[in-house]
Amino acid sequence: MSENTADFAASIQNKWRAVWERSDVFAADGDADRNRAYVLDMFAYPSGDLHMGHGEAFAIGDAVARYRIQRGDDVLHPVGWDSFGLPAENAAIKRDLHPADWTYSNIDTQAESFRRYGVSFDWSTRLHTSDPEYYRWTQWLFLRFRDKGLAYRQQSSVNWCPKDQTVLANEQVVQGACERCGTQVTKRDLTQWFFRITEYADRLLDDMELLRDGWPERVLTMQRNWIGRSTGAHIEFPVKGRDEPIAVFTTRPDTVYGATFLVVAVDSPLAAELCAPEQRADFDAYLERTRKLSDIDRLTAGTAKTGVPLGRTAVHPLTGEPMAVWASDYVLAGYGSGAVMAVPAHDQRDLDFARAYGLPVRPVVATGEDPAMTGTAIDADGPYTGSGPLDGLLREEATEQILAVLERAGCGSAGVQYRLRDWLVSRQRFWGCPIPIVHCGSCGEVPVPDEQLPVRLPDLRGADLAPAGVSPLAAAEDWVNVPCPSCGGPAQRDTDTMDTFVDSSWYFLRYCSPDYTDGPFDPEAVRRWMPVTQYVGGVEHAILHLLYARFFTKVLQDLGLVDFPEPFLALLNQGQVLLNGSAMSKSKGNMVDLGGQIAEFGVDAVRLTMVFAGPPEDDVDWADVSPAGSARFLARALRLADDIESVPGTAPESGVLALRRVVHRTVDQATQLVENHRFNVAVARIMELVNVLRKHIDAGHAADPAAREGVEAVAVLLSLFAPYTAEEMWERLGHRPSVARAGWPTVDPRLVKEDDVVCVVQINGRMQGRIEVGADITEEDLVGLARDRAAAGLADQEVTRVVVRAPRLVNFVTAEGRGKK
Ligand code: ANZ
Ligand code: ZN
Repeated sequence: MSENTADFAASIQNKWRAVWERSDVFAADGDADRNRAYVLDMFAYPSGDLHMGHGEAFAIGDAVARYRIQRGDDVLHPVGWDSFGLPAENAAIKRDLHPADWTYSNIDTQAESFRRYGVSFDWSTRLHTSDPEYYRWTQWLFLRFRDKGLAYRQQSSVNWCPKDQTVLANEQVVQGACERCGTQVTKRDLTQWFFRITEYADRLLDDMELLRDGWPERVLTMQRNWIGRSTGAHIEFPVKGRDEPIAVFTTRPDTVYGATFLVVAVDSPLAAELCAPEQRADFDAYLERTRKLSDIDRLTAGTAKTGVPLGRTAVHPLTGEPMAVWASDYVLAGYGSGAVMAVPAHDQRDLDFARAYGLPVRPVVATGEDPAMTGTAIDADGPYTGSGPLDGLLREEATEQILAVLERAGCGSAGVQYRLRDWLVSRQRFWGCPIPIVHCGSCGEVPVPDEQLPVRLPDLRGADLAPAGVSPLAAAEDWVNVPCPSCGGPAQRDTDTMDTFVDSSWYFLRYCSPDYTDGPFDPEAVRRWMPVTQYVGGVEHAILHLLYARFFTKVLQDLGLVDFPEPFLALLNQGQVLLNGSAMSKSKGNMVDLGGQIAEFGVDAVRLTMVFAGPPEDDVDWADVSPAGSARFLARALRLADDIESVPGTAPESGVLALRRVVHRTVDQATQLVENHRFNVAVARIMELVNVLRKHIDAGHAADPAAREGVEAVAVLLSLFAPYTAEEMWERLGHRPSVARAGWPTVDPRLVKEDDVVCVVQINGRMQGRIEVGADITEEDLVGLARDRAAAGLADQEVTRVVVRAPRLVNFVTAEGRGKK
């Protein structure tokens, strides 16, 4: 791009940025008696400077916010940073820096970039989750969760990343590997803190109904699958020589007569307990092998099934037949009861297992097939056989009946299971929010009193923060050793820090009153702004962050702290920015630098390119777009403003009607398009309007009031996507800043409406007369008018059918008319 473009862009950027900042253009009012809108961008993680992905996300979010401002809404558009976290900590360690120094210097860099990018943030909302003023309240909320029994500590087998030396939530294990560093995740038995999100599983599912209109269907589906509600039954199988039966969860209780053996998760406490002494050696060896596998590996269909017999015998509760009890890796310890009744004839995994070990296969649905031979489990419906009271029934009835049978026999009942697990929130790393608990030899777990919050992170400058399996906090003895808040005796602080997803589960509430000191947020302010009108962010947060934020909101509702069940009414997921078809990544070396693009083409050209590339949900391939073309278009738009020869305030009514129609139709369409987030098409319409205006001016109409009306409309519409150019146009048109608050142009419906058309009214195909109607008349209105016109001709004939070709023809077909044919 020419020197000129770059220099000019930089000069208007510097000029207007200073003006906007001085006059606080984007501060939310909050007290105004206007429609309010809370436009929220997922806040940034300070890993470095802003990148192309930010460029896209914030161009889109800003278009939404700026549109609401132009509509006259009081808009809260806050800014902040998700500034605790493992990636920043690792990056800091690699550079031999303190995580705080690294993080806050990145924040400064990003803040400067955001300001240059012209995002309409209300900077007074600015927060960082790693500030003690913020995490004080993260800790306070943790304690309220604990008061409610929703935060608890428990030993369990957890995902462990050997590289990062920390536990991971199930959610952070992707295909068996650490989501952060890609290392294969293993299992460890550790005592960890959990949030009891499973208690909210039903509400998280059921309240998705409230989001049906505002959220992408695909995100709702991902959440639904993640929660994974299954309905079925719990059935108990007595075990010889053991008081307690083995309980299983099944989604197919109707197949219970086909259950021929039991399988217990090899890594469950139950398996270890059941294992007979003579099987112990085999069992231990098998367990050792299983520990290296991820849940995904274990569940993968089609892999050869393995297991060991436990040397125990169970009894079928309905037939009294003996059943062998096996341990295997294909049953997961963390799901249901960690044990299944194997129905090899009707469950593929059970069939694979039965065939591998020669266990009995007994079909209970008669289809004439023999799975033991075919190797394919039967899923088809059919009359049940060998199933006692179910014989002859079909599946629906059998499913209903069996619950009664099980209940009568006292060995089972209807049950529900969820895939969702409780949320493991503790991390053995430094750069996070300390867990506000003290462990006392005599009092046990003692919460740090509210008035002593925050529990500040110790500085640990100069200490080795490298992953070592225990939190670096454990080594900070001065920090760890404290008097017990309850008895005053010697005690130790909890040395874990919280998952950063905890920090981001409530930041949108804090934004409403970021400086509030009497609680996590001012209830008044939250009532004013929440729930969020429009949330904008990446689909990579479709499950975790959104589920956690929804969970927090529901808990806060139960605590009486908020009075709504869902935090985000509408969600927009922008696509990714790619280069030559693949995601940009440092390792691939195909990064495009946002700062470099801005230096070359200017902020506005980059922003416009981002929104013009396609619908916001689609990926943008930077190889296929033209920021230079965007810059040329913006220069063209700006020249229009220079060429207008009427004075500001000129009444448009005396302008050339044909042009006014184009202007008003463009604004009308752009309004619909922006409302529906079709920004790319809205930009195309603006481009067309610019062309029409250029021709009009060049044809000698520079003084036409309609030309001014049109160019002013271009400035306002463009202010959503190219704020600097729009502001510059506005000034050259003779207005004072800011175009951002100029107000959305009003559309005159008479100028938008297409001309009237003539509609022919017929009875049985014979002309009765003509009526003049609007081109966009509804069928219903048209038939009404036509009926009036044809009233005399219809007299008391019975109309059997009306043929409508809106807006040009209505034909009434009558019983008599048909008779004549
Ligand atoms: C008998 C049966 C017969 C089953 C049949 C299925 C089909 P979802 O839908 O995921 O809830 N199951 C139960 N607990 C398990 C565990 N801890 N690990 C692995 N598998 C487990 O699946 C529930 C079904 O998965 C249950 O129903 C059980 O197998 C198995 F024709 O029981 B079923
Ligand atoms: Zn104590």
